[in-house]
Amino acid sequence: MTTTLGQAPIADHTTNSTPQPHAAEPTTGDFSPEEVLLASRNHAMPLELLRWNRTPAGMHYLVMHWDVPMVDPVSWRLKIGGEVAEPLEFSLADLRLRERVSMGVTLECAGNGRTFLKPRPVSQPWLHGGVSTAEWTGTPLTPLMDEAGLRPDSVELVFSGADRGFQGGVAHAYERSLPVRTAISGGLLLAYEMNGQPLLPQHGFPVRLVVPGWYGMASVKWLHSIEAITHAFDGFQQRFAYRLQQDADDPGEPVTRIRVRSLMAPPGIPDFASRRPIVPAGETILVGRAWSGYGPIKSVHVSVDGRWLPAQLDEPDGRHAWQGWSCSWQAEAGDHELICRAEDTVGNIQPLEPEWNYQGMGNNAVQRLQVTVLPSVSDGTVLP
Ligand SMILES: Nc1nc2c(c(=O)[nH]1)N[C@H]1C(S)=C(S)[C@@H](COP(=O)(O)O)O[C@H]1N2
Ligand SMILES: [Mo]
Repeated sequence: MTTTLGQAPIADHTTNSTPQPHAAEPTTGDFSPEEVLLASRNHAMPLELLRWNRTPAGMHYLVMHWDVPMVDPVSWRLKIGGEVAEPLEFSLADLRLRERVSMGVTLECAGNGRTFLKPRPVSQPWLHGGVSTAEWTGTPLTPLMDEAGLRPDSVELVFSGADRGFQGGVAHAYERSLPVRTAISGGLLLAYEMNGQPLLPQHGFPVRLVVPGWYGMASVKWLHSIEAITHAFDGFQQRFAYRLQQDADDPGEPVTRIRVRSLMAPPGIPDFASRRPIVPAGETILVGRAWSGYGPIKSVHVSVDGRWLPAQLDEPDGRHAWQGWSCSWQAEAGDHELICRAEDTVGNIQPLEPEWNYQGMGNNAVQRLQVTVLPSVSDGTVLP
């Protein structure tokens, strides 16, 4: 039986069997129309935006499992309940009157880099652009939970979004949990502004969660409920999606923090169709950004045709935002392969080759960029 994106086979009503939810079988070859539709709805950040420390809202990468829900900001309420002494409810105005914090946070989709895996896990077909850094403004979660009075036996907080759909053949709302300790001491923000403007509908208007250091799936958009529970949450997005599995039946490990990665802004000027960078010979300053959800960046190295050079790191930009780097390259005419590779201060380093897993999660293998250097480039230059 053929399966479409993330959808289990439809139940066979003649035998009354219930389908088990699981992701679609990995594949090779052409992209399906479904993958192309996902890729056009959920767009990447163009890599030249790596030259900016903050990503403009319209260029920020985008992931929506389903449709953008229409949320009325006037009647919207955030409910805090479950295992708390006092359930609370906040309007948008209530949240805006509370302590206001702004911070640059790098969000990255756990599926970023998925397309480089072979066979290709069938889902949002990211190349490298599933990452961005916005300035998020909102109110910290911790004081709200203190007011609600978290019961000592609560182990997780469940964050619910207003969007619903089918995935793995199962209807559900987008919900993710975090261990209480991460939720309370992780610097989480209930964000109502992105780059100084109210959230755009597609980024979670009116309020979203921002979880610094974690892959994007934790940062629940269109947030309307936070519930403390005394067991491990087993909603679809927790139990089946976002797992590092070897096959469909492997329960796997949960995807959590962002693995160390660096990316390079394309040097020179691109070719329209192939997007291959064309660079004039001479000194080129290669620039990019590096980040890790496990700790600060220790170093970035750049390889030109296998020869590694240390990059210079910019000043860190807060605790949760990517860090700029640059590296001078004396470009000589010909075709070259450029690679960048980051290491964080707790000893994580980017693998040189992708590590395959069934859902294509957390592929932080180094970026390899094929570039052409011409003796000079001016208007009218024709590619050899
Ligand atoms: N409610 C809801 N929250 C969500 C999602 C979603 O589909 N629904 N997608 C998640 C995923 S997988 C990612 S990577 C980030 C993307 O956030 P962005 O679209 O603002 O870049 O949102 C997360 N929060
Ligand atoms: Mo994601």
